[in-house]
Amino acid sequence: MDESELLKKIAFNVIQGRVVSEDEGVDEGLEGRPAVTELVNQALEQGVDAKKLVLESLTNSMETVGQKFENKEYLIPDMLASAECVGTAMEILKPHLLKQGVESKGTFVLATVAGDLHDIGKNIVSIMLKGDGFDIIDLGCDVPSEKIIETVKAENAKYLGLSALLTTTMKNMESVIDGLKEQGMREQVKVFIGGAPTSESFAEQIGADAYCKDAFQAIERLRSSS
Ligand code: B1M
Repeated sequence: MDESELLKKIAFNVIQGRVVSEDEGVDEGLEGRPAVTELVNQALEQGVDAKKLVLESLTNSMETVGQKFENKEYLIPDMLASAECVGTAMEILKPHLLKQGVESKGTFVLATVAGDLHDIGKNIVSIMLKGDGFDIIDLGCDVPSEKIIETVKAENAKYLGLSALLTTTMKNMESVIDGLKEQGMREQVKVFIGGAPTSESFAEQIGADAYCKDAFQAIERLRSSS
């Protein structure tokens, strides 16, 4: 199978929510065919670039899953199955995305804000930034603003990354920034935000240092900010 066909097949299987070949998927008759685990391993064996795989097979396919959920074609368990596919693929890709022995570029605290359980994008950002040499403190998802601020303070972090996927939770990014200001810490930490409902203008509005459309832009923006 050539590279582009393989990348398309991985994306298809993420959308189908098929982690391993035994899985049925949303459509009928897929059981027994190679799924995300087998195909990602095959791609690595064929020398496909791990970053390309993240961009072209994983990130894009979750967009499609979101559209299907919006159209009521998919239910929450379908979204979860696709999320599991991305998580499994990232575990396989992790060693290929991490550089060994890179000098630390500083401490980076990362969190999905309070009320928000979406962590796939944050986890991708976490692995990519670790691979770029940052010491990552990943607080997980649904993290209260106070805990984020405390961690930045305790770790004397130079960078903070906030993720939100819901229009109802993105406002919690502002509460983190306001809390940092109240504690006189705003100047000590650069705040980067990301997640589907956020944007350049939202970042400006809440006083963040930068908006990152994806993990790769996060790396670029960090490079130009330091
Ligand atoms: Co939810 N969900 N979900 N969901 N979900 C969305 C976000 C939604 C857009 C789907 C839809 O309706 N089209 C919609 C939000 C609508 C809105 O707010 N207007 C939605 C909804 C409604 C919900 C629930 C409310 C559903 C319900 O219960 N009725 C519920 C809320 C739960 C909660 O959080 N309290 C819910 C639940 C879930 C699951 C648990 C089932 C699952 C999450 C599993 C998990 O994350 N472990 C899920 C999923 C999978 C999605 C979609 C389909 C996919 C999200 C995703 O992983 N994208 C999503 C639809 C969509 O986004 N199109 C949807 C792939 C990921 C790689 O991209 O997260 O954008 P993303 O991250 C990117 C960039 O944004 C950026 O880099 C990342 C990597 O390139 N980035 C950063 C992100 N954070 C960054 C931080 C940085 C830098 C860059 O800091 C430096």
